[in-house]
Amino acid sequence: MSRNEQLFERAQQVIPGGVNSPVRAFRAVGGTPRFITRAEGAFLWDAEGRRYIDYIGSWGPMILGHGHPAVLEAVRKAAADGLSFGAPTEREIELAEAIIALVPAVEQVRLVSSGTEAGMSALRLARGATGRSRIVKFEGCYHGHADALLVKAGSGLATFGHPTSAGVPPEVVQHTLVLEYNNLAQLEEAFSTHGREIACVMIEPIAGNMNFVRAAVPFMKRLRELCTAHGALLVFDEVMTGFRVALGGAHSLYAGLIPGFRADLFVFGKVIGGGMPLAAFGGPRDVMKHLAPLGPVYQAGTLSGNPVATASGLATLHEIRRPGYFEALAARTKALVEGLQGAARDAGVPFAADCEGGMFGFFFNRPGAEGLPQNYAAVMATDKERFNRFFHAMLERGVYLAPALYEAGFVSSAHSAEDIAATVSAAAQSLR
Ligand code: KE4
Repeated sequence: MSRNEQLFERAQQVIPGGVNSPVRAFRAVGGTPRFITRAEGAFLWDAEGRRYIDYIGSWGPMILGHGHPAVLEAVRKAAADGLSFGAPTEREIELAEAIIALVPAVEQVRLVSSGTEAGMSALRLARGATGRSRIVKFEGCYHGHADALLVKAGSGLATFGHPTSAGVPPEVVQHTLVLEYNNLAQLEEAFSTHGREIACVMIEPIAGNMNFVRAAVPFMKRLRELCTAHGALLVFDEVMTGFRVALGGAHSLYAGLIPGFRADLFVFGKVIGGGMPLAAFGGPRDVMKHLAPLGPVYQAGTLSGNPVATASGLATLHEIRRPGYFEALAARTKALVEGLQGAARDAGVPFAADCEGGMFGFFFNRPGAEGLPQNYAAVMATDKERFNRFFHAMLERGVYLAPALYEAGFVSSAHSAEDIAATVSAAAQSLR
């Protein structure tokens, strides 16, 4: 039995499924998860001493790569000054100011400890600020595991969502309407039927939880118009895309494509913690004023704005703000995607891929299906078996991709051109 298998067997005795987050268990791809002992730059090492080029990056946070000296130094200094106070600190102000400087539509932020907490709180705030209960989300988008968001499409529009998880009472999701991503007709119908009751629409502007699917510009433009017309708040869940697809997140991309475009509330996470437990939600002052202690929407957290986590986040944002950082990262990611596309073409394998900034996704299309999937059903119709074979073939060759076809991939500024070339070479061998 390998060391990873031994550890996995032992882990399963004391931790449900042997993991503290389900996707880590490799159940979507099969096989034994790798127990990681350390990481540096673009690399991970597992319990058997094997080295992998890491394209998960802790699911997004490690945009600088692992162990960036400036981040480690900031964390060391902060830790030496105290791990947690449960009282305000200047660094929380600095991080809030740094986020606001990068996302002009945000005037105030509240720091929390996970994307789930940020999404759940943004939802409660939207409901509190509008006095409405109905919410809209899209199939294939994941906004953390708060009860009201663990919901799948009801049969047709008239019926509201059904829980995707046991333990979520139907009445908790009865106000949640799930639409098909990029489906304009459903959007129009939902608003014409329920418009005045909708508190908010929550969306991943580039959906990294169905691998990599972009919200079409006409769809996003119309979504903004409908929210405005009906007094619903547009909530951008940028936990994954924020400070990852561009310095100003996906919002800066859509604001550049749609004149006057502006979301109302934002959810952030991952990159802004630099690998430490930190997330945030934010928006205009006249919405944020509804939050306790100012207003009636309660929200709190023992470790919110943790002094070590804010040090890690600030050091990370400081590095990615450097001139040319995102241009170089985007070029590196594009080189990876073009290399994978070339390898698939040479192998005669139906393949589609896309990327933005330091985030990418790829799909093995089935014969007859062309191009990039535009919604969850299309993603799930891609060739899962081929994806899983590719995943393991790459893992064997020292390339660590996301262990599920519905997950996105991430490139860091620590990935060198040689790492990209080695990855493309491993892909060419894996696709033979
Ligand atoms: P966390 O609670 O996992 O910090 O964030 C939840 C969340 C919210 N919104 C978006 C867009 C997200 O992608 C996430 C979390 N992303 C997953 C990756 N698909 C985290 C990995 C995991 O669940 O272990």
